Amino acid sequence: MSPPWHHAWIGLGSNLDGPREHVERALSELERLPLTHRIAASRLYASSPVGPTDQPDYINAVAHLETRLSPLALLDQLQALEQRHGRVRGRRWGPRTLDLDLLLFDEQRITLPRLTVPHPEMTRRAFVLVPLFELAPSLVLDDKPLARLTAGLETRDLRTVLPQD
Ligand code: A4P
Ligand code: MG
Repeated sequence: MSPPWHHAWIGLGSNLDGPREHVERALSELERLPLTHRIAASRLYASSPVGPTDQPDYINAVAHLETRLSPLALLDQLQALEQRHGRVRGRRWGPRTLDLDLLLFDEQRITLPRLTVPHPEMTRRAFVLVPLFELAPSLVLDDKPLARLTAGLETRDLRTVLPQD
């Protein structure tokens, strides 16, 4: 029997070496992961760095996938994709060519040494919740509607990146 389909939500971020190209390329690469198809991708958003401020602005987006991979197999694929984009792991929250975070996997709560889902920082980050809200306005996280969580965040700094930019 083949494994069931799962819904997975991926946060993409980049602030080095042509961030917009890294994110756009990664969005199409996500579509081609094994046992996976991409249902939707948000617009691209630019924002100042959260964490260390001595680094360039970020481009972020969120993708909605349907996959037959397990959470850890999907994480392996995401990390391999980061590597193919020349990701060098430096300091926590430091600059990167491509960061792929597994935000949500169905409604599962996962606490493993390599993987925490939902992603622990996501509800504090406008650059995650705003693009996620674009794709899933009726989503509820921990009994809290995404609309309410998003309304409580500072979003002034978040700029959509227009196609003709
Ligand atoms: N890991 C555990 N759970 C997960 C998960 N749900 N998804 C583990 C992905 N990985 C997960 O990650 C470190 C380890 O976390 C991995 O080996 C994996 O097994 P990492 O990507 O190497 O390290 P990191 O990204 O530096 O740490 P972290 O905490 O993931 O950083 P974030 O949360 O990704 O923050 N500002 C703006 N405006 N936009 C951004 O995108 N990003 C960051 C990085 C900081 N500031 C930002 C942005
Ligand atoms: Mg990360």
